[in-house]
Amino acid sequence: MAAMLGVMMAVIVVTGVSGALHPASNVEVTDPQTLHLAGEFVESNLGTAIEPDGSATVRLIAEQYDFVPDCVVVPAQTPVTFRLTSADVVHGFLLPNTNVNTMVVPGFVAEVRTTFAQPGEYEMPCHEFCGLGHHAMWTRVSVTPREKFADQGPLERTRCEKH
Ligand SMILES: [Cu+2]
Repeated sequence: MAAMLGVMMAVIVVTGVSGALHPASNVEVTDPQTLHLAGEFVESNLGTAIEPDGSATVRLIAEQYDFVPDCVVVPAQTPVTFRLTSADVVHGFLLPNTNVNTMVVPGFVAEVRTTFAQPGEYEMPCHEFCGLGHHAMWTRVSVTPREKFADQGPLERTRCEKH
């Protein structure tokens, strides 16, 4: 019994220490207290941006109890990179039936890449319990046909049509 306990303790200590010394790949840190002041996640830089190579980058902030912006428009059949961070506590971002599923942890940038084959609407709640208003914390990703997206101006790209 004592030996088993010893082994388990050793496993916990060794994995804990080695995990801290060798964090997972692609760790990007950010300061949640200055997100809105400078850097990648200032308000004017949120939403969908088209990169020189034609791919799309979507930047979102999760906070109690909203996603900012609360809706993003992205083109179909185009590589899309979601970059998210949190301004306060741990939130979650998940688009059903895609590979997009990540926790959004304050202090870190979560990055997920996907390509939407078909146009469509994804509506989802934050899927990490984050406090009293959690159930009302929704975001919407509107996947638009590629040609239609290309015709839109920067403003329309950041605003979903209301339904
Ligand atoms: Cu939440």
